[in-house]
Amino acid sequence: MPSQKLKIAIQKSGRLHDDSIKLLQECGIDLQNGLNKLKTEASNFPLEVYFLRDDDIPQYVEDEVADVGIVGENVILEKEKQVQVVEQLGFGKCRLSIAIPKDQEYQSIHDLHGKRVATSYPHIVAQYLASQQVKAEIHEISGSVEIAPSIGLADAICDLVSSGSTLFMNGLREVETILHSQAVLISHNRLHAYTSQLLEQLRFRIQAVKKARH
Ligand code: PRT
Ligand code: ZN
Repeated sequence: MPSQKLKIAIQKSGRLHDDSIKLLQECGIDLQNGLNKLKTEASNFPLEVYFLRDDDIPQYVEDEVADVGIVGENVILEKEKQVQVVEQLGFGKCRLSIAIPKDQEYQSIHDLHGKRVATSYPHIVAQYLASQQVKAEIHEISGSVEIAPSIGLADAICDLVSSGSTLFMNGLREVETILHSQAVLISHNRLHAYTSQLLEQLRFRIQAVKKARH
């Protein structure tokens, strides 16, 4: 079926958007005409691009609405969808860390026993605490997690950190790193022969771009 295209979901706007577009462009894929639409097609590669919220991308890929997607590993681990990571992309690097008010004493993760932890990653945090035999109360909040301790909502937080300046500005200090994350290319595992071949071509180009960047 030569008219078939590989469908890729990337972030519509946010931290991964520009680097995702840049990667496709460095792969020689021309998207000039559709960057501000919700859906566009490359003019020189059988690729259809959907612009979505990052949180929705694993589900769209699992449901085969898109064949592949670009999203942070942190989102994949939190959502536990039936998708596979096909390539690490080397951008969007950050870590998921636990932080506490800077003046608070801290010896080990066991200090969080019986405490309240605010996070947008309840699943990952619950797994981590359970692995350390720590029983804490997890409060799921979807944004501005760093202000939770100062408004009395939580004793600690678990959020993404890159430079550390958000923690610093909110009087918090990082005490544990739960995981390191970067943007990854994901796919579902029921690709047809033709789209699978297109994915291999795209991967080949991505690997060449990654090598050239080193
Ligand atoms: O609208 P949409 O839902 O698509 O976007 P979003 O707001 O959910 O996500 P966005 O654009 O903020 O992040 C997309 C992805 O970028 C994340 O899932 C991570 O994989 C990756 N990433 C890399 C980060 C960061 N670095 C990061 N620093 N995502 C968020 N942050 C936030 C963090 O939550 C905290 O509030 O930046 C702040 C900390 O940054 P520093 O530099 O002050 O430490
Ligand atoms: Zn999001």
